[in-house]
Amino acid sequence: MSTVMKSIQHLTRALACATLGFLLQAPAHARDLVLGFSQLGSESQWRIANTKSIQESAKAAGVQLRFENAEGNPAAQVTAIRAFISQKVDVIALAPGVTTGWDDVLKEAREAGIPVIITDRGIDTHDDGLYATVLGSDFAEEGRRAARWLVRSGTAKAQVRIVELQGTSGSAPAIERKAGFEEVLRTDPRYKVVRSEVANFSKDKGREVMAAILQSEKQVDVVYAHNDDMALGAIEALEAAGRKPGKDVLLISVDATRGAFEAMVQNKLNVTVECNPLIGPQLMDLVKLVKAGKPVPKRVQSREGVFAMDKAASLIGSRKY
Ligand code: GYE
Repeated sequence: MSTVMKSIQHLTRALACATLGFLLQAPAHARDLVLGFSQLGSESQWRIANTKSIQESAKAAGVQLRFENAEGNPAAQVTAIRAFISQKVDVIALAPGVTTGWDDVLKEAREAGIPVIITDRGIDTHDDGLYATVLGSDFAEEGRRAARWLVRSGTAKAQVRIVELQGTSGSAPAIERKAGFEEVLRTDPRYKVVRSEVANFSKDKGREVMAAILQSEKQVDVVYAHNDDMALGAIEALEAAGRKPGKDVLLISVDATRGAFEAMVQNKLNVTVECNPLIGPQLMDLVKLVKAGKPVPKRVQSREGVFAMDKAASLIGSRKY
């Protein structure tokens, strides 16, 4: 065979292989499940861990992830969902910044036949047919756990003056952690929330709001922060004001992040109620079930504990976020 013929044969074979490879790959690729995920922001250590969990578990599950971060702007979440609908993704997952304002866009998703999973925070709607399931924590129970720890820790004081640092206004964890905490405190009149202010789940805001409160509030016995980041900011404000967080002011928070464990090891934070951000693997399982049209429970919950200062040093090594 001439060299020209040989090279033509090689070329043909190479082309055939490439085409075959493409053909084999193409349907596999087309079968990849596409998930559009609308994340609400990057406000806290919890959120950073949550984002990482979703990205890593999508990869591990072979799910093609389109990830949009709204950086605290609910309107940008609506825009992201509309974009996912026009891209015809298979499933949409939404971590909603606030509880209201979702009905219209979720109806659009339903009309387009795209199932929606609500993750992390719940929404307020009369039509629970707008989503397949809600995956996340029980925030009211977290608030109750925080208050139960306080009441059980005992006090000799006739009145315990509490400052509450709330998460973002209108968000499910801020609303429900406040309600759960108050529910338990109503059982003991010695405990009184003297100030309750919004600090947006952020450390800087926690520091700033706490410093302002300390200007006028001379007696503060307890700080209850709706997340660890705000508690860590409050610790700095208390220290700057010459107070001893963890000793003359008790600090209670929610999430159980590494930063909280570090503060507990230093005896500055008294207790943190766990809220698990590592829900990526559970989300990917649900995404696959929903896409396959299989039934899923309307509410899927993560399992969580409460960690106090005295156990922090022995547990810190095993914490995953
Ligand atoms: O507790 C807080 C974050 O929605 C459960 O949001 C989440 C909360 C979390 O900013 O740290």
